[in-house]
Amino acid sequence: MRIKDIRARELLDSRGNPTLEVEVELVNGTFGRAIVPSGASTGAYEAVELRDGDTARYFGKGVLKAITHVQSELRELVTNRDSDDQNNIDQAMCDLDGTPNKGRLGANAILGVSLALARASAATRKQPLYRYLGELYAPETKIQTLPVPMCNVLNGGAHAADSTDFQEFMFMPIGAPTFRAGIQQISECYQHLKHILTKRGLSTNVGDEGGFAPPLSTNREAVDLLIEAIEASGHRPGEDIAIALDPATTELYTLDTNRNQTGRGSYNLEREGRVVTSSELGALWSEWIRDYPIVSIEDGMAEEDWAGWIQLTQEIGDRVQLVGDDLLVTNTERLKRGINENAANAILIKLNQIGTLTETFSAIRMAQEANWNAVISHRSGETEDTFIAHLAVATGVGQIKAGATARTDRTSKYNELLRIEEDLGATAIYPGSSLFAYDA
Ligand code: 2PG
Ligand code: MG
Repeated sequence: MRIKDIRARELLDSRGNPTLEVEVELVNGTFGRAIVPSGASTGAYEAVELRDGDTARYFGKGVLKAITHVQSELRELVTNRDSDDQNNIDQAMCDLDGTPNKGRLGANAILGVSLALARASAATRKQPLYRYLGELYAPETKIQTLPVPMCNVLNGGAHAADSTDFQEFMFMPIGAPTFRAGIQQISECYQHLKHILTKRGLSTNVGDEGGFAPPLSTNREAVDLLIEAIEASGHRPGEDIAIALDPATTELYTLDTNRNQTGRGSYNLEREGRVVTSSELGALWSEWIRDYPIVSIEDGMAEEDWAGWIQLTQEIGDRVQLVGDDLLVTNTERLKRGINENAANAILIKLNQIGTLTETFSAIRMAQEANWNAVISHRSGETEDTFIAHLAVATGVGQIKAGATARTDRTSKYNELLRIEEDLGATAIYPGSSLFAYDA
């Protein structure tokens, strides 16, 4: 269907910062809408999120420039084209931007158009978004796989003041028979965790992703608390519910000022009062996966520390999922290097790290072809937009990371997946622990 018009507006994300919403209107009156999320622990190689920089408004975080780009250059480019032409329109927007990182028009402007376009196309075909996306991604493949959620129940690092050094401590319901059952289990564990914290006199205030953010003195204590909550809820750690981590170690890494004997930089575990090398950090992960039912570690090394990543993958990559987020930034160039150098075994997928739906599909496809796992992810600054729930089912990657089972910016994704599971009915598959069937 021909595109009649596009427009954008500035509204707020879950941290109360401005972000942009784009609407694509088709000539038959149908329209699609999407809101762009925003990260806090962003990778240096992510596509550029264009902010106004004018400190008189929103401390410089306004997105009026990006909105102007949507309503001028992008509008001119896209109007009158066919809404089904997602690939070519995405490519044309990248070409119009003309930079390698979407720095001129802004990845937020481009992504808003890209996602609203897909929504408009799905709407005019009267298809649920996940079905339309599934046909775009892999027309021959049956859409049936729900993702196992990675639910971030304890927030630290850049997502919570005065909590752990490591950013995310997550539950994964790998033993549940269905997505719905998994969400119930995690929700129960979350409430038990809250109760345990209260009993110990620890704060139950939450961080950016809805997880608790208690002031713990060691990082290990966080994992102990998660295990305790799983047990208190009557579930079996490791069999019913496993643990996934995103320590987001790029945030802890210093290359220049703290140079150690390896010449590679080091990691500052401030809460524990120690600075460690990549090898020592690798040893810490080896110990943790020995002591706890941890199935996945994201950004266990920093984005600049390729040597650390390669060593870690050699050491434990046959037993645990090692997910590149800041390292790979949903970028096929970086992913290609990651695959060639065996620097990880899975990729985190964030639409706004790369800036178009088509490029996001390419990264997922490349990962799947290399037999890597992929995890569809939210950002710490989210909104009510549920696009990623649909993307997870459409691509069948089997995993989604969308925060705690609390706060509407997070539960909106899980709730949408509950609806999708219902829609798929008996054909729905929940992969559970089969995601982590390593050959070793
Ligand atoms: C991450 C994300 C999402 P942010 O590091 O994986 O949890 O955080 O959006 O702040 O980059
Ligand atoms: Mg991360």
